[in-house]
Amino acid sequence: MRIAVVTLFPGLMQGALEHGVLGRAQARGLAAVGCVDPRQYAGDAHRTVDDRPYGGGPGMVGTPPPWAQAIDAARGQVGPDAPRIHLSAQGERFDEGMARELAAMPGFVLVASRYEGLDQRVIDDRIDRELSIGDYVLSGGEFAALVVIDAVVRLLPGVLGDERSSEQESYTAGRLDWPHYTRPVDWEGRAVPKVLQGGDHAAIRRWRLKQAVGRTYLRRPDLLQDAPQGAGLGRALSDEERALLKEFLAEREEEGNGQRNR
Ligand code: 4F9
Repeated sequence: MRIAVVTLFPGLMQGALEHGVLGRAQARGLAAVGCVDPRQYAGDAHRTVDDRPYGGGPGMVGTPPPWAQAIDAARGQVGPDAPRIHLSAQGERFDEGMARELAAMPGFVLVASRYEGLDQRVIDDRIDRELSIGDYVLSGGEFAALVVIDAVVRLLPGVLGDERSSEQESYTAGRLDWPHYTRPVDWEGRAVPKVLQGGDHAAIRRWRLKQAVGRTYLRRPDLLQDAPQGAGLGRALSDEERALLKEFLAEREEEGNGQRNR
């Protein structure tokens, strides 16, 4: 997969992309991430890439010529039909469903703008899609682009080992993760749950699914609704999950309102 990022801070992107799963994926040739800096296309001596907004007000707006040329050059790196995606708080919400959609493509362009954003004419003419990673304002799109890259690249075949089997992936999709434990078995008076210490794999699977559904119910009840138009991975409770949730809530009641597991 080829990804080209239009950014005024290629060093910031490159630094983050060197590490961990993303670094390994690139070293193994499974993903290639390149950057295009609009400043390379600024025509004047000052390398200007922004200007004051028409109509007045604070902040600066990305100047059309260098940004449009940088976006065209980025597309040149990944393919003539590659979608051009602008990271923006005004975009549609990025989620795991969209990560899967992007992971199925040969490549795409990410545009990380600064200031108050891009001139609307560049968005209208050179952007295919606007994505938001959440309802907050960032000082630029770079970290949002890194979030998208990380979520997408880890889905590419061969990038993760069998850290999570596809079987496990399907029965816990759209659910929060269950709690994890490692040694020591007792730490500061807190013990690892008994069921995880034994070798009853069916009981362990059941316990994990129960915790996942319980946590999802308490923390993210929105994920237990059937998702509209296939966005995200939310889905209604299955019969098995409904039964496990009843148990989870009964056990939590017994323990005194779940102080321990929130
Ligand atoms: C981008 C916020 C994506 C949320 C870009 C300022 C942004 C953002 N998701 N905020 N520039």
